[in-house]
This record gives sequence, structure tokens and C-alpha cells, in this order.
Amino acid sequence: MMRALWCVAALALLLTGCSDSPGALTVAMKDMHFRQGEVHVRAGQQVTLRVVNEDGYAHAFDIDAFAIHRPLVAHETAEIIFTPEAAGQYTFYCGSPGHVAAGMTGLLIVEE
Ligand SMILES: [Cu+2]
Repeated sequence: MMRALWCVAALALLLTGCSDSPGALTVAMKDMHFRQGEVHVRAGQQVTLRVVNEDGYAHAFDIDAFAIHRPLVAHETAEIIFTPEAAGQYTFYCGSPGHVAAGMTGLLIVEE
């Protein structure tokens, strides 16, 4: 019974895009938006960010503060690994021309 409950809880976490394991996160792109507009991570802890392009055209995943600039072709999934050292709020966005104006920005929040 407890096991079944745990499975349901884990599935719910996956569906809402929360971390499915410590340090692992998913950000999906769909219809010119990031499904996860806000992502929380911990300072000094390695982050494995799974970026999923669900659209049928190219996007990119960019965080200037961490020199992350990763283009994604249609339906591509990329894994980006980095370690944010300092707490703070960092903007992530899609570097494809016009996509920021269309709303493709989000916030990476690094907590102490
Ligand atoms: Cu885009």
C-alpha cells in the first residue's frame, strides 16, 4: 500500500516537472514557452538539466551567467550539466531570434 502511494507521488512529481531525483531537473519547451517558468536549485550542487524541445522547430537554451548556449533542433532532448556556485536569480531564455519577445524566458533560482 505504501509502495503504491509512493509511485503515485513520484508520478505526480514527474508530471509537474519537479525534480525526479536530487540534482536532476527537466525544462520542456512547447508552443514557444517553457513549461517550467521557474526552476529551483541549490548553490554548490551539480545540476543535471534535461532540456526537452517538444516543438517541431528549433529552440535554444541559454543562461548567460553560466555561459550556457545550447541550440536544440526539433524534438531534441539535451542534458546540460553545471554547478551554480553563488545563490541568486538567473534568467534562462531561448536564443532563437524573436523567441524571447514571444515569451521564452524563465528564472533559475539558486538557493543557499
Ligand atoms: Cu525558442
